[in-house]
Amino acid sequence: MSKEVKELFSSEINVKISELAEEFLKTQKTKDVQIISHFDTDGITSASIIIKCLKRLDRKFSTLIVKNLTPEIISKLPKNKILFFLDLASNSLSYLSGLNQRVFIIDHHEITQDIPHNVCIANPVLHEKKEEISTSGLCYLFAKKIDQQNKDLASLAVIGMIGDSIENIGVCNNEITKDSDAVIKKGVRLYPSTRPLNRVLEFSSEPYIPTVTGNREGVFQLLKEVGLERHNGQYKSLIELNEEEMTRIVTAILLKRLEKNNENLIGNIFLVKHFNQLEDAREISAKINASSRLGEPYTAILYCLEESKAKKQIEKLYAKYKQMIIKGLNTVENIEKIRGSGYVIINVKSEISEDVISVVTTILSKSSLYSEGTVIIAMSHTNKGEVKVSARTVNRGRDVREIIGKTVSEIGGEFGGHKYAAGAIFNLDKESEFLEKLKKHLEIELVKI
Ligand SMILES: [Mn+2]
Repeated sequence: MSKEVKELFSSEINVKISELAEEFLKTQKTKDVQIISHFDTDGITSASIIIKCLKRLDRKFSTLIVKNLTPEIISKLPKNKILFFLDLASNSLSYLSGLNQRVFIIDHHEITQDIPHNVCIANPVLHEKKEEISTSGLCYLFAKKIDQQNKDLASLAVIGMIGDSIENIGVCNNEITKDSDAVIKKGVRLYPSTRPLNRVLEFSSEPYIPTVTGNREGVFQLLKEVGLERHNGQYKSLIELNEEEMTRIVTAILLKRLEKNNENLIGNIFLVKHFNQLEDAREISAKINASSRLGEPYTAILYCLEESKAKKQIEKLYAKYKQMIIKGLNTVENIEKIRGSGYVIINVKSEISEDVISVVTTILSKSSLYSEGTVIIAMSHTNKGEVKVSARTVNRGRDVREIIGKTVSEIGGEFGGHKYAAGAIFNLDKESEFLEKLKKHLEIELVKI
């Protein structure tokens, strides 16, 4: 992209954000605002930015964090408030057209429907030249338009950007990272880069390092190979490594992940100020994510807003979550699996909680345990007598949404997702029928290829 085009884009979305800010300021000050945001890191940081901005404007508001925006949720929203959707709603526009109230949307997801008259939306996909930008980044630009004082929220935008794996520093993202005073260092994308390496390696799930992740002995072995030793009883952190040490550790990890896709192994480490300390943005993002997934998205927001009580609580949740993931990976390793050509079915039943099964499956698909193109299907029992299914493929391959969709349509249940990551839920009494039909589809699908 040429410099001129970049500037054109950045001005297009910036103009839209300014318009949205102006429109918002025109609304009655006495009207309450209902924020509705997504439960991932980008959504949580977006909500936090808007909350702080509204507080400074002395506006009344309430916040709702959701996993998916459904027509039911929309129909239950208060009718007398201004609605402010963040990191979602671009795909629910048709449900918003009937509402008799002002609607604002800041989002970056695809738009497939017409924009209703009552909706004011800022979304980069509407503009011709796109820089990938997180919703939190857009919210930050909005808050900054409203009041320059909000420049102190830039770190939250960087955290949201990392949470959505956006690391290309184009014009907008450059403005945001500059405002945040983030420290950027090139290296291996293990986090937290600020803590002793032995702990970081032990808990490393993305990237998953065979014989090292979840294995203390393996960790010490690797550090020994790399030639790193304890000083004053402690190993160095990633950001303390010199260039040569960084190269050695990258090489050692690569050797453990030989057959794997390692294109994301090296990248930028982002350090941002949070609670007055330089912290790894990836770790902050992981904490927010853990908190949300464990059912406490509002703790995550308070943590973003630097409430000290929330800090303690999120540390607890994060520790619990990490343990759950590591335990989940170990369980999967030892459990009996159904193996076919090009697929593996892992039925963990009640051994891994439904909250972590999809994360564990994602990690497995990125680990070096299964060969390229393998379909991984994990099943777990919920406490409501249902079976939750998570399907992934290793570095792309077959359309798992189609396979899962076909199977579930035959036995009854719900399914969703996309080509390389799909999920489903159905009644426990259909489990054996599901397995039978699933195997058939996996075999048939393979024949077709
Ligand atoms: Mn997002």
